Amino acid sequence: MNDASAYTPPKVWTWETENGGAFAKTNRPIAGPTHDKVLPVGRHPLQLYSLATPNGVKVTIMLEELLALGLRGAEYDAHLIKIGDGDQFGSGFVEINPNSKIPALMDHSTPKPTRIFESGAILLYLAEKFDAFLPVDQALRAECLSWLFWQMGSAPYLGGGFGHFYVYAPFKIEYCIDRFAMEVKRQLDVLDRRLADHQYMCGDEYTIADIAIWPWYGALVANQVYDAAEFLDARSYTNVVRWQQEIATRDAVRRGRMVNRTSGPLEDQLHERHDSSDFDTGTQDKVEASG
Ligand SMILES: N[C@@H](CCC(=O)N[C@@H](CS)C(=O)NCC(=O)O)C(=O)O
Repeated sequence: MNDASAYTPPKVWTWETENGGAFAKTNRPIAGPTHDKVLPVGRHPLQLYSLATPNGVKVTIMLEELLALGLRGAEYDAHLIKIGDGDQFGSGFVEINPNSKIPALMDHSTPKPTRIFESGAILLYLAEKFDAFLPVDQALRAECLSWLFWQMGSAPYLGGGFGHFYVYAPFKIEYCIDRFAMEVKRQLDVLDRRLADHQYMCGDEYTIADIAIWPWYGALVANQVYDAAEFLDARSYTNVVRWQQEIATRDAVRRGRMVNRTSGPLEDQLHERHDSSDFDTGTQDKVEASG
């Protein structure tokens, strides 16, 4: 590993497998599967392969919200994909998502099973399929989709930029942390101004825009990702904090956050979800207590 200030890029970049950083073991410059692995398929129409990162949580919140509306067609099995162990590079997973990232969904209720990858595409697919959490009015729908795609474009600056250099990089580089802290604070200000005179991202209606944005920016101001709330003075974005707290009280959100979670308090971890009763019987505290 070189001194950051003294690095001169070579003519042609080559892959150093041990370049340090939290994800050195799994990151690769090539796509495609590394091993054969058939994915499990449960009994419900929707099969989710995921982990409770902010991108994963978007989908489990959406599914739990749909079920809370009484839409039984949204019943799902959530299978755990351990990205730290490289499960996203198994052949079965790559067939669903050639980009090897969670979340990935299979809909077995269609004549030919439908695969959907990218969390924004999954939210939109589910919203259209069940006619929920997406405004019908054309102008509101445009507003909702604008914020949904704002999230998809913005979050990589938060996760891949700020989070990576603030938490995961093998050493702290002031230039990178400054650049991405500035951008993330700008994004928080975008949200704060919008939420100053709107209850939710698109107005009075809770939509897939909120479901996409909350797991990232809500978690940031609640200090649930990167332990950076103080560093970014997150409490000063009072409208984002108000919106974060309001959404956190929803039952479907509380349940969605638990699914495929493998860290934090054991009673909040539901590694796999195959039935709504799993929230009562299958959390890790109970699994471990039963031996
Ligand atoms: N744009 C994608 C991003 C998905 C993504 O980055 N997933 C991460 C976890 S949050 C992942 O699977 N990482 C594994 C890897 O990069 O190998 C989406 O929103 O679905």
